Amino acid sequence: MSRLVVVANRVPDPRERGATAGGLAVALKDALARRDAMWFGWSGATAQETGATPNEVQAGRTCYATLDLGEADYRHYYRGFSNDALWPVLHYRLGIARFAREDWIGYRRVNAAFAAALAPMLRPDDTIWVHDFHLFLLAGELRALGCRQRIGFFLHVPFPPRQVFLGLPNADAVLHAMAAPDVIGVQTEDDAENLRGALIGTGEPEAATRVGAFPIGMDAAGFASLAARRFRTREVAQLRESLAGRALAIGVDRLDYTKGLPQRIAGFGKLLQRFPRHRGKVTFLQVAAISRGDVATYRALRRELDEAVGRINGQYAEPDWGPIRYITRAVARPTLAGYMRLARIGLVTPLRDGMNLVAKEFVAAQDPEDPGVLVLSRFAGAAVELDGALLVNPLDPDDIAEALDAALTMPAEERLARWRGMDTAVRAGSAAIWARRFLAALEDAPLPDAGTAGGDGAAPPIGITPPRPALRAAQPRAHRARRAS
Ligand code: GDG
Repeated sequence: MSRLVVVANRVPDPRERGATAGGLAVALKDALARRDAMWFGWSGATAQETGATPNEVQAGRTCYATLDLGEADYRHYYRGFSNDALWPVLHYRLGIARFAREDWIGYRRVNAAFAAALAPMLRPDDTIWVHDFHLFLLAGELRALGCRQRIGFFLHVPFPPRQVFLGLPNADAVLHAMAAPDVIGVQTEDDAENLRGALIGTGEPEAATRVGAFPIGMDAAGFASLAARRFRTREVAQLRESLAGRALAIGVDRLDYTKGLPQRIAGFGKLLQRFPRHRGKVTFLQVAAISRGDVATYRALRRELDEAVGRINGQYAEPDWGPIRYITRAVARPTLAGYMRLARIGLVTPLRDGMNLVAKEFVAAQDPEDPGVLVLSRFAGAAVELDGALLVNPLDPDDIAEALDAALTMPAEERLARWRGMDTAVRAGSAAIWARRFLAALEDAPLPDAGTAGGDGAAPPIGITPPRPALRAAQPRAHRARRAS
């Protein structure tokens, strides 16, 4: 079996495998365990200049090869073009996107620098799998350097309709670059249709035929047994006792403006306003772990949530009951699994989400004898598979309130029937199956034409930035600083 080369913005620390590993590391565990592999990308640290020679650490059959990012590249490639421009545009939020030409230049520079550092490490029969929007240009850059291995690309977040995507400066250049991989994977058929339309509109009709939907999953059986075990622990017992017989609604998200948190809290407030019979009978626990805390938009979101939670608690709390419990620290995954099993309602209402694994985790965590109800945004990719959920418009607090009321009053047989269908769907689409499906499609794809840099249908070079002399210099380790992801 050929070596698998995974390329992603962030490379996990091999010492952190297991409980603290990130989502992608967990999702790829099965694929990486089966063969020799290399994981290439950013170390998570910054230095004066972006490194040219990766630092390599071998752990089992996987080599972790990382580059530090230069301070300017961190600002322009990561915070700028990736987080301030691409993230909002891909989530249909043109109005809050911020564009700067230097960010685009930095994005191109880092994609080119990653390709230049990776190309000499590649073996002729490697299978290369590039992940996510930080690295839209990487496959094209590798092709321009003469790489003829199979390259797959998977986008974890949504792809919007062409007219929305065109709001991104240099959208056409990005689309031409996105045409380079042999298989271009997205989460849902809607995303696939949007991306095909964008590629066709930009003059890449052949690439549109290489786009497919590969919905990501999670290890439902493993999460179910984790939840069942943790349910019996002291910390879950403490939460249960503190509820004093009240129903628990739970939300678990990174604190991000795509997750619909202000609207969700407003929806819970509407429930208490419009359906007074639930006052004092339900507690909402929202875990919203802070991410990208150094970015202004995220600081503003925190202030907005602090105020909204305070307002509702101030209005409805009783001396022995507070409606909303709100935690901005990360909670350990096993503990979350136990909490989810305790909850009567899972409240998952992103404004847009590629998939949303929390929805699947909530389903997997439920007690098969007495499952809870999932209230789910119709704009999460997970809504396609989880049709037993109460689907809501996450922008409409009244719709959320009505779904919460329906969930709190739903008869046990209906809860069970809805959950059974969802549990079957979640178990049928594990992360391992997702990775196998994608890699099978990639390994079935015809090899790119030998003898040409780009191969059939590959992107025309979008302006290859040769590595700057500074990029070739040894990394000044003294300036390394850890960055949050
Ligand atoms: C991107 C796409 C797509 C959350 N808070 C805590 C915590 N989490 C865990 C959840 C879940 C994961 O983080 C979040 O995954 P999501 O899928 O919900 O969302 P994104 O992070 O935005 O991921 C998304 C995904 O990629 C995969 O393709 O589904 O659409 O945006 O596993 O449980 N984990 C712990 N503490 C927390 O406080 N331990």
